[in-house]
Amino acid sequence: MVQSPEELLQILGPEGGLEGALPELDDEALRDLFVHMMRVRCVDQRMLKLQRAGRVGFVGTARGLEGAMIGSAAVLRPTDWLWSGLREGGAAVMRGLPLAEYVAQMYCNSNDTAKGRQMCNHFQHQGTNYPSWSSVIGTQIAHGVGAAYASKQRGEDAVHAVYFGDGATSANGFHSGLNFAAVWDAPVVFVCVDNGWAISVPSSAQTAAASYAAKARAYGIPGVAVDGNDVLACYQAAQDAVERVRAGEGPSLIVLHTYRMLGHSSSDDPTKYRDDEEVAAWERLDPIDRYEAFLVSKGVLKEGERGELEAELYAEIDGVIHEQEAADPMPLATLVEDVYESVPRHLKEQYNAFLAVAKRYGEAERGEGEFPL
Ligand SMILES: Cc1ncc(C[n+]2csc(CCOP(=O)(O)OP(=O)(O)O)c2C)c(N)n1
Ligand SMILES: [Mg+2]
Repeated sequence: MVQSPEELLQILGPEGGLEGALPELDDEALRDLFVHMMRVRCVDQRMLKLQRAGRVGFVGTARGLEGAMIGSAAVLRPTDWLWSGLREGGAAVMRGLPLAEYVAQMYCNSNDTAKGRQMCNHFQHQGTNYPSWSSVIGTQIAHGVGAAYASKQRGEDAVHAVYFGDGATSANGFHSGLNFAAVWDAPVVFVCVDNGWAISVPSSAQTAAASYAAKARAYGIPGVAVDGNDVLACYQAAQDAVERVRAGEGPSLIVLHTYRMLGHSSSDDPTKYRDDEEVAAWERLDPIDRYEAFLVSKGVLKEGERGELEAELYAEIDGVIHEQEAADPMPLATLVEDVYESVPRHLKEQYNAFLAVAKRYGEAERGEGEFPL
């Protein structure tokens, strides 16, 4: 499945020139999008380093996808919901997930709101309607659609943005989710982030359909293909889709065509299955470079300002990392708490047996940073 560029909604040309209508965003809002994209990239870089140093277990980066994630999520109101895949943690941070909680979740330490019970890089934040992602591909689609229908039944005006990857379009949740949302008119915007790969399966081998956007037609909803490395096009497409929902015109699918620049996760070696030239071609379409060129030409960003911003972001992120690195691990007793109102006998026995083992062998050693996919 290859989408030719002329079929894509595009506002910024590959060099950052304005080729379409600018969305209704003032200079401050345009600049904010850039800062959020840069924060995603800087956080990723640090998390990857921590993983390589054996400090955190697993990272799924969003390098190359910053424009897709930030542009589309920026249109949501605080009362809207964001149902994510592996890589939308940065959108949650933009919407109010504190960076300290994000990093605590990476360490699974005592500040982790999931109490260390989730695999790291699976964020959640109640305050911004960001439910935890499940590693099981595509399940968030059915969850999000159901919750959207519940919102509608309650008379709320919340829009539910449901994110998933190209690989998830082959999951049952995609088909049942789109069908249910269309038939029951659930307030959903489906956001497919086509990043070129589902681990080692290329987008071209994922479907025999002419495009991912075309799949929407089968469910009777609109499907729009978007240049996912153009943050403004992603913003506009999401804005249009959200407005459709708010106007009572029903759900739709937007497909953001972009590219996963790094491995599927910190456990993956993408050089085993894809060519360097393909990666290099996408590097030239980098969403941050492109948007920076546009903002500089518009006078919203000064030449060289990106470097200063990057230094500020790293200082902010490093401060948070040092704080969370020093935080205590989750107390062992939390393993058996919260399941029942009071811990029953069989769990007490298991816990005591576990404590005896922990006493005999001491604390687990930090690993080499390897983690299964
Ligand atoms: C139901 C299910 N099948 C297979 C897997 C193994 N798996 C993990 S990630 C992944 C690919 C996901 O690709 P995509 O949806 O394109 O998202 P991306 O990782 O590219 O963001 C697969 C097959 C899984 N986690 N769940
Ligand atoms: Mg993918």
